[in-house]
Parts: sequence; C-alpha cells; structure tokens
Amino acid sequence: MLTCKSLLIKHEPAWDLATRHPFLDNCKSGTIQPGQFNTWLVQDYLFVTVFTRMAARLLAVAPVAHFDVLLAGLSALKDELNWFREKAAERRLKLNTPMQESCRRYCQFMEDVSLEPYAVQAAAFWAIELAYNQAWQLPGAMVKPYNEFAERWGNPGFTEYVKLLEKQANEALIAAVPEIQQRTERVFLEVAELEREFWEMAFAV
Ligand code: HMH
Repeated sequence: MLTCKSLLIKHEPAWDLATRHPFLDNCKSGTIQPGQFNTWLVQDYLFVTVFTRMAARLLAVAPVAHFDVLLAGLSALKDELNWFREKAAERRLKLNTPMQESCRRYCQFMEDVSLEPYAVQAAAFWAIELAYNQAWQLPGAMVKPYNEFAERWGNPGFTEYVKLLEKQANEALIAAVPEIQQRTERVFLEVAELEREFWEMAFAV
C-alpha cells in the first residue's frame, strides 16, 4: 500500500536532494550572499501566491472532514504572504518581479496538479510543505537573520500541521486504485526535483 512514509523511504535520494542544499548550509553559517538570499525571497513569495491558489483548489475537492486542517493552512498562508511582504520591504526588494524559469516551472506544475484526483493533490500539497519543514531544519540552528526563516517552516506548530497533512493524504491514498497511486508517486518525484531546482535557481545568482 502506498503511504507518504513509503514514498519518503523509496525515494530517499531524490528527497535528500530536495531538502539539503548549500544554499541552506550557507544560511546556517551566514555566508549566503545577499543577492542569492534576496532572489530566493522574492521568487518564493511569487511561488507562495500560486501555492495559495493550489491550496484553495485542494480545499474545493477535499472531503468535509479534511476542511479544518486545510482552512488552518489557508489562514497560515495569509500570514505568510504578509510576512513575505514585510521581509521584502525591510530589504527594499520589489515583489512585482518576473518569475525565473525554475519558479515558473514549479508554478505550472501546481496548476497542472489541480487536474489530478484529490489523493494526488493531497499528497503533492503535503510533500511541498514537508520539503520546507525539513529543509529549513536539517542544517541545524541558523545565524541571524536567517534563523527567522528557519523558524517559520521549522517550528513545532508547522511540523504538527505537516503531520496532519500526511494523515489526510494517507486517508485519501488508502482508497486510491493502483493507477492513482502510480500518479502520486510520479507527482512526489516531480516535487522533489522542482524543490532541488528552486534552491539551484537562487544559488546560481
Ligand atoms: C519552493 N517549496 C517552496 N517554497 C515554499 N514556500 C514551500 C515549498 C512551502 O512550504
């Protein structure tokens, strides 16, 4: 039977590449270049605007029993978008900037995934949130000002939220026929690769 856990075990190498990157190690040590960090920040804001629409489409096809977790997620995204605007203003960054290719590809993926059945969408949504939950924690405590960013996705409340997303995705996957399970596996691997490319994009600046 396919579960979120089995995806992580089977595809550990791909998931490691999604969640460990020199970009994050350099945030931990404080040696990240401001240009690299600012590029990530602006592009991730643009990413989150599209991710919010994905969350809304997920809610639209979710069973009512899953509403609580998803509505809390949407509320957290409201705060996150406002927080991104604050962080960008502090750094005098312009948010109405074109998307870079890797960001654009990820956003296209999030639009395409909305055509998939609920189970696939739920697993994709979980994987995207888990990627940041793990990536920002794995290097260990980060120096200022990056500790605030690590805290946003690494805090215990966010970790708990990601566990609830996993539970809901598993509930949907249990009922899924083999073809849907295969599609979920493909989508999970796409998330892993898109995450890796997103770090590369910022790091290449
Ligand atoms: C690229 N993946 C990327 N950005 C984010 N903000 C998240 C995941 C959220 O969890």
